Amino acid sequence: MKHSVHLAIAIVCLAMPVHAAQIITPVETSVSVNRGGVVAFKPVYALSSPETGAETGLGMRVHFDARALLFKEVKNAFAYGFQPVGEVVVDSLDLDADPNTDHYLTLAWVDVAAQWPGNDKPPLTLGEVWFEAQSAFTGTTHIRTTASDTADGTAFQSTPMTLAVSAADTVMLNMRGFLQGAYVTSSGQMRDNLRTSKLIPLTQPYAEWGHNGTEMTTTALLDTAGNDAPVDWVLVELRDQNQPQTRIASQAALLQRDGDVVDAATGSNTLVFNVVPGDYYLALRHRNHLGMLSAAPVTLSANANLLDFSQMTTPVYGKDVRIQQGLALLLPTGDANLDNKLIADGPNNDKNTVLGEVLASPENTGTHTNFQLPGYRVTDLNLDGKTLYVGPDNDVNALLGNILLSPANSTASTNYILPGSLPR
Ligand SMILES: [Ca+2]
Ligand SMILES: [Ca+2]
Ligand SMILES: [Ca+2]
Ligand SMILES: [Ca+2]
Repeated sequence: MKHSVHLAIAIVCLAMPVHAAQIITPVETSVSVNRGGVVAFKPVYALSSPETGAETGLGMRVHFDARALLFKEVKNAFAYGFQPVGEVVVDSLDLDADPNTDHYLTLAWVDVAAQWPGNDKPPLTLGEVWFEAQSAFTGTTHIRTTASDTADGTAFQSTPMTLAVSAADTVMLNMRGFLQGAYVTSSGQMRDNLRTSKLIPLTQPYAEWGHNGTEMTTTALLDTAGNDAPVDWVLVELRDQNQPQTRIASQAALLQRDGDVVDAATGSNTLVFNVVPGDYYLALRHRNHLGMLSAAPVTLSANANLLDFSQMTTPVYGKDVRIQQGLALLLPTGDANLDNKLIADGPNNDKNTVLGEVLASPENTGTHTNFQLPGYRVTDLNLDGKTLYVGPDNDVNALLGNILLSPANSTASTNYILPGSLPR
């Protein structure tokens, strides 16, 4: 606070008897938070009678334990007379008489005309002081307030906030992405033929990908039409920040036509993982598209952040093999044999896997190469509900295009092997 302000308070102080008290009480006096989660201290200001009616403001220290809490920001501060937020400083004099609260920051509201808080009458909320619970701390901690300056002629009273920081570790995230096989450039969305053909299974299909989750969706979600209609199941993975080939956690989820990855059971855009808050590589995978991994570990906490694989501003791990259509970047289709490579010619090629599926089907009694094989199959590379090797809307053209148009395939060879960027 400026010297002139101190002076103003001091001058008015002389004239005023001590009657009233400025009182700070948190909106919530007792809260629980998971470590790594965020929590707000919301001080409510009140004034005990008799009011002087000439309050010059309030200077308030917010004391906290830096081993338990990390100060993030002040939001929605009561604007009348609000001063710039002070730096977090060490509570070396232990001004709140709690040795555990080793730091504080100061919030101040000043009105030299002694009309604070203006036209707003107490009680009023002075703002939100946001903290993040340190991931290394569990237990009980307190946030306390003391006055650095009270208004003239008033005392200060406050109630602390008690926080129980628990180790129930959950992190949340939002993810978006588009699958080339279903993507329609003109609409900027994906087709939902698998859904309209009632082919999307109720239980997650990623056991073959080493994901043994028990995720199930509902007929109500699968009946959702429009922008949020499910396109297919996808697999979201959290991987070790030092070993990106190592999966820490995985969850099968639904991908909506507009690119949102949602909880398969609830349809919520927020995916919840029961892991310790911290840094993880994030992967988005699909049954027959090349999967993507974030370029770097992403900090996950109880606050959901968005990772959007469709954006150029979201770099991916390794050699970026996303396909650009319009403004969107897409996961490339074509991995019919699940080896994280796109191959159209030569050993282990994906084209032959599609052909083999068509020819081997008992339904294809005449063993025709142009037979349309309906069903939810990995070989349905364009996700239209049928596997088709030749003819319009066949499943191998996009695969071939991805190989021929790959920037690394400078000679446009059909036998070029396009490796996925997801580390295995
Ligand atoms: Ca203290
Ligand atoms: Ca959506
Ligand atoms: Ca392949
Ligand atoms: Ca197809």
